[in-house]
Amino acid sequence: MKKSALALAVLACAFLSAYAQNPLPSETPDEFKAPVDSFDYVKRAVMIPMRDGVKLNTVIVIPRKARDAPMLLTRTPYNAAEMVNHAENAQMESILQGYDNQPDVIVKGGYIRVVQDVRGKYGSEGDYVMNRPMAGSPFNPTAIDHSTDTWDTIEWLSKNVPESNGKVGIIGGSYDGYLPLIALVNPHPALKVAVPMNPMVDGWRGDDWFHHGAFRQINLGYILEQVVTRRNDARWFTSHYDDYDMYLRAGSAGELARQRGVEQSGFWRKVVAHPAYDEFWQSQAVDKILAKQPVTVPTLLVHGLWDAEDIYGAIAVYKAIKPNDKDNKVFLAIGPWNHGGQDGDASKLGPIKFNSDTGLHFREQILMPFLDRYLKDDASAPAIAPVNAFETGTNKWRALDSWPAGCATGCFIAPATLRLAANARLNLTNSAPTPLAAPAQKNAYDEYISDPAKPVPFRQRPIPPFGYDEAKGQTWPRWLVDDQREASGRTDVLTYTTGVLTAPVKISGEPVAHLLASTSGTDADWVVKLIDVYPDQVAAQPELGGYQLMISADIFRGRYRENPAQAKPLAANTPLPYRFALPTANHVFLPGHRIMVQIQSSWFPLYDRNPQTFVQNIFHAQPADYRKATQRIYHDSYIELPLVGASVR
Ligand code: PG9
Repeated sequence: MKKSALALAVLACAFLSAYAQNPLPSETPDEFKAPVDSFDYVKRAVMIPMRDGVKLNTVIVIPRKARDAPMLLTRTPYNAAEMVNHAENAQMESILQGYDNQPDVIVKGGYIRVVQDVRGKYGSEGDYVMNRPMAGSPFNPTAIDHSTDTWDTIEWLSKNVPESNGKVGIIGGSYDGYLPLIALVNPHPALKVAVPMNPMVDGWRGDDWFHHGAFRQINLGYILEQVVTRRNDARWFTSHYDDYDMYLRAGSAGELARQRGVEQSGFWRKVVAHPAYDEFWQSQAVDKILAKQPVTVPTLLVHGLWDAEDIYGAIAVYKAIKPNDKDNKVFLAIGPWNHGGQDGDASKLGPIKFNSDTGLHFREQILMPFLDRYLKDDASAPAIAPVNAFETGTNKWRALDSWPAGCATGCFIAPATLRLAANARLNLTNSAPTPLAAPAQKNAYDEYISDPAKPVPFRQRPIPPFGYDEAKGQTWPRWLVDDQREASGRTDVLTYTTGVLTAPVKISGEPVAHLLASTSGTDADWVVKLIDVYPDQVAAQPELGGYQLMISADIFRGRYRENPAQAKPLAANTPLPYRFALPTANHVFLPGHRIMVQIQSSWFPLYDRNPQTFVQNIFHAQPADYRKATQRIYHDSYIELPLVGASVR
C-alpha cells in the first residue's frame, strides 16, 4: 500500500511540477512547416532593398520546374500578397485568378510571377504618396520615385532569381497600369517589355480625379481608404441606399469629405488645394513625362472603349510617344472593355454582346505573342499588328498600322459635322465644320433650366455605391453602357437625333464637342453624350429595342474654358464657344440605327455639382451658392466626328 501511495505521490509531484511549468501543453508546434511539396509552384516573399534603404515586400511565384523563365512583374498599391493568393490552392493558375494577373497567359507561358507592394503600402516599408510625383519635380524634392524603385527592384530580380532568364516584363492595369509607364523613365536594361493597361495618366484631364475640371466625387471613398492607413483598414461608409441622396444631402464634395474624415488624407488636401490644372497636375501628367523620353522598351498599351475610370490615359500616352517610336516598339490594343475588362471573359458588357470572348482573344492573340517575342527572345512568336482595334457595332477586330485609322487599307478619316438643328434634329454632313471661333451666327437655340437641387443622375436611381461586387448590386464597372433613355426624357436634358440611317456610319478616333452656349449664371458644366440609338425593335434581343447606348461622352467645367490652369467666371447670358474632346470611339452606327446627342449640365453624383455661380473653389461652395440657371445651346453647336470613308480607288 505504502509503495503505491509513494508512487502516486511521486507522480503527483512530477505532474504538479510539470503543470507549474506548462499548465496545459500547447497544441501549436513551435514552427508550422507548410506541406507545399505537392504544389506546382514555389512562393517566396522577399523584402527588396531600394537605394534609400526602404525595403519593398515582393512575392515571387515560380512554376516548380521553371528554368530560364522570364519574369512578369506587377507593382501595386492594392496588396501583393492578396493578388497572388486568390485562393489557398496547390495550383499556380488558381492562386493567380483575378485582377491584373492574366493567369492563363502566365501559366501557359511558363512565366515567373512577381508582385510587389509599392512603398508605403501593405507589406512594404516607406511612405505612401498617391501617384508619387517624379523625383526632382517641384512636388517631390527627394531622389526617389516609382522609376527608381522599379529600377532597383528589377536590378535585384535579375540577379537573385536563379530560375529566371534574368529578363523582366512589367504589366498592370489602372494604378498598376500607371506604374509600368513610370518604369519607362530611365528603364533598367533587364526590362524587356511593358504592358500598361487602362493606365492612370492625367488625373485632371480625363482619368480618375477630374474630367476637364469637373471633380469625380464618387472617388472620395478611394481617396480615404487608399491613403489614411497602410493596409487600407479604414472604410468609407454609406448612409443612404441611394448614393444620389447621400451626396445631395451633403451639399459640396468638400462638406461630404469633412463629414467622412477624408480631410485626414494628405492626398485629399492636395486635391482641394489644386482644383485647376496647375503645375501640380501638369507635372504629373504621364503622357507629358513620356513624350520627353526615348522609346526603348517594347510597350503594349491597352485601352477599353467603355472604361469608366481611366478612359483617357492609354490613348493620350500613345499619341505622346508614337511620334518618337523610330523602331516600332509601341503597340496599342483597343477593346470593347470596361476598366480591366480584358482580364476576364469579355463576350459582352451589360446587354451589349460582342459575338466572341474579346478578353480571351486579347490574351491569346495579342498579349501572349507580344510577351513571348520580347521576354523569351522567341522570334517564332507571331508578330502582332501595331494596332489591334475592336470595331463596336460590327463586332470585328481590325489589325491596323497606326491609330486612329479606320481600316487597314482603302479608307481615310475626314472630319464630318453633326450639327444641332430645330425640332431636336441632328444633321450629319460630310463637310468639315466651320470653327466656332469665327464670329458665330447667333442662330436659334434651345434652353433648359439646370437646377442644382435636382441634378441629372448619371445612372437610373437608386444609384448603388461605387464598387465592383456585382453580387452586392455594385454595377459601377459597366455604367457607361447603361441605357440613356431615362435621361432623354428629362426637360433638363437636350436631345437631338438624326433620322434612321440607311448606310453604316463609322467613326474612329475622338469626337470633339463644339458648343455655343450661354448660362444665366456665372459658371456651368456642359455634358455631351454621343449615342447610338437602336432600332425600335430588335427581335434577337428585345430589351435592346430603342436602346440608347453611349459611344463617347464627357463633361466640361465652364470656368476653365479659356485656361484649364485658371478658373474664371463666365459672362452671364452671353453665348460663348466651348471646345472639348470626347473619349476615343471605334464604332459603326449600323443602318436602321440613329445617332443621338444629349446635352445637360450635371452628371450626379459621379461629378460634384457646379453651383452655377462662380466661387473661387467649388470644394468650399456654400448652400447659398447653388442656384438654378437657364442654359441655352445655340444651333451653331456641332460635334466634329472622325468619319471613316472609303477612299476613292
Ligand atoms: N484607377 C483606378 C482608380 C483610381 C482612383 C480611384 C478609383 C479607381 C484604380 O487604380 O483602380
